[in-house]
Amino acid sequence: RPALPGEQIRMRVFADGGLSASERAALLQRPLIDSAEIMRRVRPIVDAVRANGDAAVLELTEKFDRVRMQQVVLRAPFDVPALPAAVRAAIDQAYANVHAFHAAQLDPPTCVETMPGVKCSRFSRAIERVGLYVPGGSAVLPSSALMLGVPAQVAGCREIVLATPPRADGSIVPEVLYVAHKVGATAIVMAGGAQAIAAMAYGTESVPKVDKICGPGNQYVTAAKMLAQNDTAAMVAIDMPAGPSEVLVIADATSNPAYVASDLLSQAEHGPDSQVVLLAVGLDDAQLAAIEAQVHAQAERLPRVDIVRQSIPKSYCLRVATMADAMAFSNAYAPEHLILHNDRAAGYVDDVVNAGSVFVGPYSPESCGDYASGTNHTLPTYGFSRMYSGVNTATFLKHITSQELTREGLANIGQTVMTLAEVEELEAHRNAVAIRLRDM
Ligand code: HSO
Ligand code: ZN
Repeated sequence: RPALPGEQIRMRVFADGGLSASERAALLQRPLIDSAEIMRRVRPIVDAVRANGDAAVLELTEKFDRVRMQQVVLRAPFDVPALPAAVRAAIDQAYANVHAFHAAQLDPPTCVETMPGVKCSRFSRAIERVGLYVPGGSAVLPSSALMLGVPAQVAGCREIVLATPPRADGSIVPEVLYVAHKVGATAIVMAGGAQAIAAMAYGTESVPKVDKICGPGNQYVTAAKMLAQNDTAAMVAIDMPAGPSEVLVIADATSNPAYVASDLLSQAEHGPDSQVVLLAVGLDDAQLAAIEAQVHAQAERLPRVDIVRQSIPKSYCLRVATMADAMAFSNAYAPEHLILHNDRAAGYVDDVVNAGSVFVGPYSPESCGDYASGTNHTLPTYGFSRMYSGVNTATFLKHITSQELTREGLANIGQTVMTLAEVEELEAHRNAVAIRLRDM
């Protein structure tokens, strides 16, 4: 249950040694999401937008965001309001770092001559039209616009459509407008939730239909992305499935309790369902109590303490004996963010098998990756870091292969192809080679 005002804000504590296999499995699990119930609510929204286009988006925006809009879409160039100089400079610095890191991810074409005269290559092309979802809700998130917009811009997407819910006065958050301008967005869809996703997946009178939709969002946004992805009529891809944001922190006796607590809390303040895990490696009771005291004291001073009172009691600390135990647990949990707070943290990066992004050492708080270091903050949650990558430049690219054979190349490879075609009893395939070889 949530902590009451005045009550100690604390995580549950477990000892690795004392856990049964099923208790350990329960700790590795994320909260169950009732997908059937969410789908039941989202499907009519998606259907309404498909059937009634802009009119449905306007109506749903009035219902969910409580604002009656006159239009759904803003087209570039946008009227960017003046921002405080410090905010503008911070966005510019973050943009430069994220741009530098994502531009470096552009890979040159691969060319291999597999046999003499048989040249194979692979090159990339941008996905032409992409939709970027920037959540509204309890926080304004220009950083999410940056993390999605920069790789799309670097990849060279022709149409960049950014969707975000309007504020109560019908305007778009000025910082988001500025980022949209910087990343070269072509349109802003002033809507949120499942209705924004449906509008971009199917297109409306004013919303351009896109080929891929990326970005974080609540369960309804995620459900709408999954529905669209599974509907061949939409012909749209998504970045990844998503659950609540999460962090796993590994700390030992060399860690600074105040730093550790600050990282736990920066995740906990995201939302009541944020997942926060602390692995305490070989800490004695006094050392653990020092972290707990910091969690409580720092939490009490946060403007979002009410959210933290809900998320911290749901989170837990697991006491483990060794770093090897900690890394094994972390890899099994597959966290979105992994923070290595211990001494010689860099030495453990090689042991990371599953994680969205790793923060190495006491001077690498997650906040830096969330905003400005250069890495992307749109990362796989809910254990999906086992098989998904976070958003990166390749998210907005396809890779196309090609081959070019010379006469000599065809002569070299021809018999191999004809033999395999015979095995598959596909005579036209065999003949396409044979007809050419006869002319040589
Ligand atoms: N930690 C969040 C990203 C974020 N933090 C945005 C602050 N603003 C999910 O990775
Ligand atoms: Zn964050």
